[in-house]
Amino acid sequence: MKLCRFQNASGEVRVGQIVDESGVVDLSAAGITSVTELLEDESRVARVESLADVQTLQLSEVTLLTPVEQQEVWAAGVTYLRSKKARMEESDFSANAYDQVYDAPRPEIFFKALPEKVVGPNEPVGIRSDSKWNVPEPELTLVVNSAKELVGVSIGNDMSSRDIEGENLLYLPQAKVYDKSCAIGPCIVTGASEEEIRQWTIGVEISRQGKVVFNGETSIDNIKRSFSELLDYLGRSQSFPHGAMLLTGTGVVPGDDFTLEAKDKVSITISGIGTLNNPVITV
Ligand code: DO4
Ligand code: MG
Repeated sequence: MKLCRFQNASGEVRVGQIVDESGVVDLSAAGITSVTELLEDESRVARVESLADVQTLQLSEVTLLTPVEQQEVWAAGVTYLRSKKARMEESDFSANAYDQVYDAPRPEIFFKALPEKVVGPNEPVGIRSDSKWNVPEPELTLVVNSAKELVGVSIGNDMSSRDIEGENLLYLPQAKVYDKSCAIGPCIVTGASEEEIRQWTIGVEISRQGKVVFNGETSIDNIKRSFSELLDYLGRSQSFPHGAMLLTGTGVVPGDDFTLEAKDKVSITISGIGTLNNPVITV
């Protein structure tokens, strides 16, 4: 089941189920007004399927919003070999730390965004005005409920300033957390097992003035750690009353001579979910 949030033609925010690629069922009209509430409900599929007299709108008539409501957004790092290698090349200063965390029992997990700072489909993502080397990081995003159970997956973009991160590992929060540095959407897919999700691919395409300037793809199965291992560490000694989202690290990194520019367009596709499109602006 694909759950989303959207704004209808009257500007009202609604919860929806994406059906048949181009339609969205308005679940708010049937009394479901929060994605979070649905993620808490074990019988969510039966509940949605039993709804009668629901209105289906065309996706083209609505504006999709990020599915993040009040969830904290966290991110794991150095979970793919490609990410470890790119980061070791980016910084002599931090190479040893990246090398060690890739194999260490404890994964790298960092705080990424407050919900209100997350952008949704077609909203601009940001590159910092004090950085010269910026990239999108396409990442599978795990969605957990308040019981810290995996209840869905989405697409995330962990925008990153590589020069700031590479200068000193202690600058990581500045490289990762700023206005419009995280995009999540276009929907949450529920009901897929880890085994199934690992068969999916994740890819990114970056266009500049209508031309593709970078594209790359990898398999979700290249994530070194299991989802339960990442979620176990995320949930240690902390609770999530509204649930949480965890970006699972990037496995697609453009070459060292590539940096994003304002007006670029970033499209991230995960085969079992869809595509998250965002233009780029300087913030
Ligand atoms: O340690 C730096 C961040 C790693 C990261 O964001 C990633 O691997 O995706
Ligand atoms: Mg990342």
